[in-house]
Amino acid sequence: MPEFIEKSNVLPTYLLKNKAQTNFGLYNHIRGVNISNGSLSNLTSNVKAFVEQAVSLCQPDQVHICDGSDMENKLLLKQLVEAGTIVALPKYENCWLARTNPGDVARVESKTFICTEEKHEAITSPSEGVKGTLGNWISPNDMEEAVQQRFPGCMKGRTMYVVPFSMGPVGSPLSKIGIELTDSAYVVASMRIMTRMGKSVLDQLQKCEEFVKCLHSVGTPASGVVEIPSWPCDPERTIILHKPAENLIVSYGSGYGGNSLLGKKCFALRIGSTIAKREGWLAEHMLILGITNPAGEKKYITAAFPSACGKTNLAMLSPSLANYKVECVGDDIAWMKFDNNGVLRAINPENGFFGVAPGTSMETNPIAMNTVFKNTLFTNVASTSDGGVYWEGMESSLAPGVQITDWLGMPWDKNSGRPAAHPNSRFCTPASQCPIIDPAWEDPEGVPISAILFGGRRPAGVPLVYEANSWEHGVFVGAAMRSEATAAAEFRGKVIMHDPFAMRPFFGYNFGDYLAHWLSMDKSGRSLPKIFHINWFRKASDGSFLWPGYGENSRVLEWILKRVDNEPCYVDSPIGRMPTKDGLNLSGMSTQIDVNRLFSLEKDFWTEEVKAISTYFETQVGADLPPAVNEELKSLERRVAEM
Ligand code: OXD
Ligand code: MN
Repeated sequence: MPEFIEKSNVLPTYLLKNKAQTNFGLYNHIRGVNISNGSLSNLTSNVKAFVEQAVSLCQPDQVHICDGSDMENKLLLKQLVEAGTIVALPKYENCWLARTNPGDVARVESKTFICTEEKHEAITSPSEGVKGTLGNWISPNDMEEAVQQRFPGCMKGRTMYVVPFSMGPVGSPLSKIGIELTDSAYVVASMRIMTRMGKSVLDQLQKCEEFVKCLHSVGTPASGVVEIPSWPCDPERTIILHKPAENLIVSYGSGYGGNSLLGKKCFALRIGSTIAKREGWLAEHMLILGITNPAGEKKYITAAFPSACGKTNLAMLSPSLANYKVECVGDDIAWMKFDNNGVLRAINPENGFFGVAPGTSMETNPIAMNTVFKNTLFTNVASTSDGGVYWEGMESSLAPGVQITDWLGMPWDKNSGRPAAHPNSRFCTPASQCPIIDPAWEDPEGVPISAILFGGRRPAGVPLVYEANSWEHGVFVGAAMRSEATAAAEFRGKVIMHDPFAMRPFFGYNFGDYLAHWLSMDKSGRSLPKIFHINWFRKASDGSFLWPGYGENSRVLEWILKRVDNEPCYVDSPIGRMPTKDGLNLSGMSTQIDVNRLFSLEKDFWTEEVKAISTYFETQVGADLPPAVNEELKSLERRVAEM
């Protein structure tokens, strides 16, 4: 008997159900299904068992074990073109455009669940009558039922791809491995960009058996009718499930990246945060950048802003300050662990950028523009008659006479009154192509972190930058983060939402325990990074921005670096430490800055802010709020009352 049918005790129960079925015992078949690419003998017994049980459940026509090669990629792209899922963009080198079903364009937070035995392990308990906003819980039985309602036979007529991937450089002590089983070739092509994918990962698995199990199907609508064959999906029944106890992710019904590229939000953040909690490190929704000052001293900074608040732009900053250099390690996720010398070291677990396209331009992010026009898979941007792409912000690079087709495939012009590209349209592009990729971006030890930034879109009341008074205060600042809603998920409008640590959609376990975990990082012998809050988006009463942002943000980073070096360039304020009058270098700016407004603290605003945070903690976090965080809130309240 081949060894792969013995070792299934690692599998979730619903996958075990079908175990009794016949095994054909042929190495080019798995449960009687032909393996069209790759060989079973390259899989460890645990991986074989996972694949075998998923084959029984999903009943694909064939199984393709991905090797990550160029040839494989070309073949998949060809198939995707034939199926009408993508079109070539002949204006660029090896670039492609996918237009999705208009019902499948963003992450679906309301359909994303964490599965634990006890609800309390996964989410906080909101007060009576209040809807919880810190994640959704599902019981193991309900998860099993959800799977049984959707997955049996869902891959009939399709290929199941086995995608071995590493989050982080293959073999780094900070990296983790996953196996994604999917029926979407678009997902395979995207995973090849966003992760280290293929044979090298299977080889690594021979050394370390552990992997996160990821099962994904784009699904088929309950009606059985796929109206837009180029992009099958099942928006009505979409569900994204995470079971930390089994390192298991199950995603059904959506091909959109945040729901289908399971290494990203599902693994690197949700399951990642639970592994990090167990193992004593941090999995965070943060960019990582390196910055070198004119004296040649380099420091690394991480920053957490909610989705679509400019993380990619900051990670690729072109500093306006002379002789500063920014280099990019990552634009979305940081895995951070204190090393034996007490230094916090971070890796970017990803291998590519899945960035929001609209708003990216030669003016706002020339580095991204110089990254994305080769080897890139675009989704839901508009296309041009000369074989290129277009999105809001690209107006100045449009050649005269060029016609635009919008993300829905309809002719478009600027008088249409609707956006050409979907606001959450994306580029999926290799990080290695970034002209300012940091030389240490794949260092298996990670880069040393000196400062952590929190921030968001706050049109009113919140100054450009302030520093937390201590680690505890910094944890409070992260917990109290709020920002205007964006298009990255299903929300609409300009409401200010609480988004603690920019992790609200990505916590893998109870937010109160997450805060306690952050507080527990403060151990003797460790050099804790300083924590800051930044807001590029404060507006004047006429609605104009008070700060030009982009390259000028280097001035804020300069102040942060000075504070990391303990320069006394700050004054205490009720909310934290702010730059002294001449602490922030404003010399040579082309726009006149109203510094007083930019840094003004209004008692009425902060009284309301404290109330909003307090209500949020009370109604959403309740008894799970660590006392140290509550204490920080109370001291802020006292300081604001004395303003
Ligand atoms: C993302 C997000 O796609 O945060 O990075 O939604
Ligand atoms: Mn993100």
